[in-house]
Formats: sequence, C-alpha cells, structure tokens
Amino acid sequence: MAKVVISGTGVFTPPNSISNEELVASFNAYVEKFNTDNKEAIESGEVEALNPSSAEFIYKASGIENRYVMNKEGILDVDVMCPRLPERSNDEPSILAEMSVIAAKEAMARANKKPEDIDAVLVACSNLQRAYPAISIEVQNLLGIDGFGFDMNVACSSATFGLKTAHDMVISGGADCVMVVDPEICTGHLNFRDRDSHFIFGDVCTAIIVERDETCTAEGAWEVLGTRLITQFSNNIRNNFGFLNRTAPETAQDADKLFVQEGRKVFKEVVPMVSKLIIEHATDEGLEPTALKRLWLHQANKGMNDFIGKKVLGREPSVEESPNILKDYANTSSAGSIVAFNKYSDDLKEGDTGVICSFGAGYSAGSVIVRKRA
Ligand code: CO8
Repeated sequence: MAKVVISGTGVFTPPNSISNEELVASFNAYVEKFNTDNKEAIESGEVEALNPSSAEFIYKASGIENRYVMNKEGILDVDVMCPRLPERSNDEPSILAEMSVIAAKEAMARANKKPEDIDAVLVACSNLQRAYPAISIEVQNLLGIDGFGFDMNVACSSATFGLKTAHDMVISGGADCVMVVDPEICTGHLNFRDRDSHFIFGDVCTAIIVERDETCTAEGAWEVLGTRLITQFSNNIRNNFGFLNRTAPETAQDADKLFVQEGRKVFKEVVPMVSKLIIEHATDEGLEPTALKRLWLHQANKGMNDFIGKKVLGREPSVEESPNILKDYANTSSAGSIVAFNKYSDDLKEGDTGVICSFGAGYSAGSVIVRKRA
C-alpha cells in the first residue's frame, strides 16, 4: 500500500486578541445595562436578572486566557457584541478564502509544494460563509491550483475528517497531493450575550498538505500510520442556523440559531469516547498507546485533555506531551489540534509517534496516528 505523509502545515492567526478580562468587562457592562433597563420587571418577577461573568471562572473551567478574533471592536461593543465584518463584493476574495490562502501558502512553503503539485483542495470547517460556490473552489482559484475542490463540515472534527478523506484519496490514487484547509471564524456563531459560552471560541485558519511519500521533499514530514473516525448522534452541541430559517420567521432569530451546548454533558460523554478511540486505534496499529510521544488533542477544554491524556498514557501527561494552545487561542473548533501540531511537533525525533485527535459536535471524533519521517 502507498505510504502517505503530512509534509507541511500552516497557520493564519488574526492580528487582534481579546483577554478574559476584556471580554468579561464587556459582558458585565451588558449585564448591568440589562438589569438597570429591566429593573421593574426584574423586581416584579417577570424577568430574571442576569448574572455577571468572571475571568477566574473562565480560566478555571476551561484553561482559556485569550482568544484571537477577526474583529475585536464589534465583540467588545456592548451595543453590538458580535464581530463586524463588512460584506464584500463578489469580485473580492471572501474572508474565509483570504485567511485560507495565507495558511495554505505557509503549508505549501513548508512542504516544498507549488500550486501545480497539488491536485485537490478540501475546505473543512464548522461554519461556511455561504452555500455556494464552494469556498474550496475559490481557494483553488486564488492559488492557481488545477484539479478539484470541495467543502465539508463535521464541526470540530472537520480537520481530521478532512485528513482522512485526503489520505484515502492519495492511497486510492485519486490524487497525489491534497491540501486540507480549516478556516474557522467561530466568533461569527458565538452568542456573546450567553454567560455559559461567551468565552469559549476564537478565530484562526490552518492548512495541511497530504501527499505520497515518494513525492515528499520536505524535511521533518510525518508518515500517516492510520486514520479512524467515529460519530454518535447527540443534541448536546447544536446550532440550528440554516437556509430554512427564513421559512419560519417567528423563530429565525432565536438563540438556538447560534452555538448552544450542554457543556457538562459533553465533557462527561466525550472524554470516555475519545480515550477509547485513541487507545483502540493505537493498539490496532500495533502501538502501545502509552508509547505515544505526543497528543495533539482538540482544544476545547484543558480539563478534558488532561483526562484523555491520563487515560491514554496511563499517567499525567507532561506539558510537552499534551500541548495546550487554549490559553492563547481558546477553542478554534476543527483548527485547534492542527495549531497544536503546527507549533509543537518540530522537536520530536525520527521514528517518534503521536496522535492528532479532534472531537466535538455530532458527536464526532477523528484519530490520525503519525510517525516522524527522516
Ligand atoms: N462566569 C462565572 N460563572 C459561570 C459562568 C461564567 N461565565 N458560566 C457559568 N458559570 C457558573 C454556572 O452558573 C454554575 O454555577 P452553579 O454551580 O452555582 O450552578 C457554575 O459556574 C458551573 O457551570 P457549568 O457546570 O456550566 O461549568 P463547567 O465547569 O461545566 O464549565 C464549560 C463549562 C467550560 C463549557 C465546560 O463544561 C466544557 O468545556 N465542556 C466541554 C465542552 C466542549 O468540549 N464542547 C465542544 C464544543 S465545540 C464543537 O463541537 C464545535 C462546534 C462548532 C463551532 C461553532 C463555533 C461557534
């Protein structure tokens, strides 16, 4: 069977960052205004008073300290509380395509690849900017790549599902080299007025080049030893935004048209599911899970990753073994594990093995086991 490698990755990080303190100050100003504006209704019991948020809670419950965002002013403006990203004309690159191109160029440079070396572009992410034409075809056009492109969405697991799709296309001979791009503007679908979730997400874009081992000229590439996906239906992470919203205008603006979750339940149900996935996958690949040198896990919650790391390695993972990017990036949906892989893989040695693992809405989870190549 053909050997497949990850030969390069790239990350686009937005220039602006918001700290927990800044986000909480804005949220609490909104709460104060709401409670003042609704004072009488609150006193008469018609309306429930809102509770303030706290930076300490956010860090303790999630490990998040900051998040990069595509627009800071709109999010922090108490009268807006949403990123403001003006609509572009059809002749300009879309925002998702623009960030994709920046991450893609870094991945191509690291993989020593030119546009003519790439056969397919997959855009795999949680929230697509429009129905069609596909963002991937726009990215393909902006980079001057022949071949084909298509978009796919498996929420937080989009990158590993995209990696498996690319891997299988290369194995089958359908393509020799595939680029997977994960542009995530999570703040566009986050309810910044919801105390339970206003702190969770940030924005970023990652890109990955997957190709045949024979064509790889990059130093420090990673052989893909195996890929495994699982899904299991759950309503605990949900977003009911969609093209049919306008057909039911009475509920079109409801809070469920943004990200909603039962965070506690997700935590409890997903940790065992993911630990089992990684342990069984590594074992079936002939590896001792405890011998994995690095866990590039989905970055949703530090506590979750600590639990998974402990189950897989049989002991508390060190900071190096299970890198945490949450403190700077927050949850960036599908891009999180790839940001961790991009930033924390160069130090490993030839022959070292690790796992890129994502998990999230669906539920969905993907495991990609890799070994450092010469
Ligand atoms: N400030 C202060 N206190 C708060 C706040 C706040 N902001 N929010 C809640 N509290 C309080 C609660 O009121 C509660 O108080 P009490 O005990 O008195 O009732 C207490 O804190 C504890 O609340 P929770 O039980 O809700 O808190 P948790 O400890 O469970 O932490 C988390 C909440 C951080 C959300 C945690 O449950 C978690 O991270 N769970 C995992 C979630 C997860 O992994 N989700 C994956 C989703 S991502 C995904 O799949 C991608 C979707 C697509 C992306 C779309 C982009 C928008």
